[in-house]
Amino acid sequence: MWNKIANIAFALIFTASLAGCGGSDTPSGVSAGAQSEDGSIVLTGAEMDRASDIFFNTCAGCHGTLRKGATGPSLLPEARTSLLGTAGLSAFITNGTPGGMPDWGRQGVLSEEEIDLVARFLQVPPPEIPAFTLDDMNAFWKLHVPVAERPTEPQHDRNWQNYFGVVLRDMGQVAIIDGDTKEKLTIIETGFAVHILRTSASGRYFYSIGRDGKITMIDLWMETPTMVAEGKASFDARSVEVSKYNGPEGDFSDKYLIVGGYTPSHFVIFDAQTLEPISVTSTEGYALDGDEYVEEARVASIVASHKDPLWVVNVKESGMVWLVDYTDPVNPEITKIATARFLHDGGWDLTGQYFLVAANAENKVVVVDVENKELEAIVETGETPHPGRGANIDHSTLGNLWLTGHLGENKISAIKTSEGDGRWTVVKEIELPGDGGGNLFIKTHPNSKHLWADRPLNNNVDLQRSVFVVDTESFEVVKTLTVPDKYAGRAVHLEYNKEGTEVWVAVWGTMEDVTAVLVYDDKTLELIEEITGDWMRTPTGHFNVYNTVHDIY
Ligand code: DHE
Repeated sequence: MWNKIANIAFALIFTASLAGCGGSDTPSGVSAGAQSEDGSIVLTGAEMDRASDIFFNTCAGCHGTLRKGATGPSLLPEARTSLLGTAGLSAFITNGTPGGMPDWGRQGVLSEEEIDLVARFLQVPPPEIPAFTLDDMNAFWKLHVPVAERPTEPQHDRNWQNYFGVVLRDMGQVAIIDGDTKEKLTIIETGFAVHILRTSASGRYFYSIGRDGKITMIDLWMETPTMVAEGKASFDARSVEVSKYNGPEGDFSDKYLIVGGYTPSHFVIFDAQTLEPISVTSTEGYALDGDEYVEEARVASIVASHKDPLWVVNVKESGMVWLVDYTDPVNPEITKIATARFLHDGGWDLTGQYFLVAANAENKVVVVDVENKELEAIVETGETPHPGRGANIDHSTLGNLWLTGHLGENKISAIKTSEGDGRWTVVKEIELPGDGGGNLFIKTHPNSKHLWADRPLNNNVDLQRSVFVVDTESFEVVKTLTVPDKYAGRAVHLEYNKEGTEVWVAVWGTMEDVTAVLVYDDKTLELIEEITGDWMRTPTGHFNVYNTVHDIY
């Protein structure tokens, strides 16, 4: 009974989101409440709506919408929340944990009253997840500029392959910046909390994916970059990718686009030129050992192979890597490979044959041989690996290496990927200055001798605001760079320019803070430009066109 009522509340939240109200608009006081099994915790309908909304925006990414746990532990009453009680749960939400749980209270993201509400919400049964069908997607789809009305060549002389797309997360915007001149060319209204950008295979289009499942397609050939289409794949998503294969089996480059849904758990294939939805495939199913049926089997990272007409789709909770053949996008053929849990983010090795992805709850990195469609290796790396897409180094003595940092400890691990002794083992570990993990992203470039690392989730404020530069030959940390005092916020995400001579670092503050994207010279390691302005608020991920097209990291 309570679940059914809660389901209505949840559906209403999602309906608000679907109507374009954004992730945090919830109709209040319209649904019935919920209560804990022993009746000691009671939430009214309005409280359920608000708490679901806060949980969805702040906690569901790590703990799952159904609260069964993933990167973070299960938050079901029977698992632990009724034991912890309101006071215990409030302490966790306020102070975070050294293992990577953010300190939402201390950061001021959640007020005391909101923390109390969420702590009580965690002790009643979770809401159920409604469907989001092809009809819903078609109803949302907007083609602003049909293909025939788009230019057939760039309408400007700019070096568009060196453009950057900068996510202005809480502003619901993406800024397009000319990487040569550092000018802001335009700001596109993308909607709630864009997570990542990917480019088309040609690089002409940027696609953004929001935490509301909304895709925005931006044409960089136009005089001013312009939104040409919008689509929606789910209520919640983190990944988007295009088809990149052009070879004996046909030219599929930029034909199809895939979005991975967190909520509901499915992937959707779209026409990459128009964003018209083509098909939807649920990722619900048995976990790797086959003894558990996973209803919330969210799609984490997705990458496109350059060698085969395949997307690598990582299903988080079930620990299955799905190789999706898009030659028939209506009925895609899927090869399912059992690996480890919970799958999160990852990237290609230098050859483009192997995909390496973090199974963060098991402290492992999984290696999939995509060309031969089989599991290659599972490598123990450290506490909660978080590679982003990782970083590739061609080392003079150790061979080809792919690296990952860790959330839970101070360690960057280098896995040997080329043939020979030590292949698929950690051959080098790098320790950064200061204690603790909190590293989210690392990056390098074939033209650079450096690897850059951030640490925004470290508990120490100075480390949160620092980036670390490591020599890729000696593995020594050569410099620690700190965000200038005038900008409030943490240093997050790193991206090289096309030539590999500059590194761009975002300063991630709150909506009240005007911050900057800092541009460092990769040789001198001096700060050479501060891209800022009243519009520069909550920058997070930033993506260079050329490097994204070619999977350079
Ligand atoms: Fe991310 C990548 C999921 C929190 C910024 N993030 C990814 C990917 C996934 C993911 C699955 C890989 C996409 C791909 O390659 O296809 N991220 C999640 C979460 O579930 C989590 C932990 C919590 C949540 O609710 O979202 C989470 N991520 C964050 C942040 O807090 C960050 C710093 C800011 C934000 O937007 O919320 C953040 N995630 C990023 C960025 C990337 C990313 C910048 C792309 C890195 C790259 O270089 O490819």
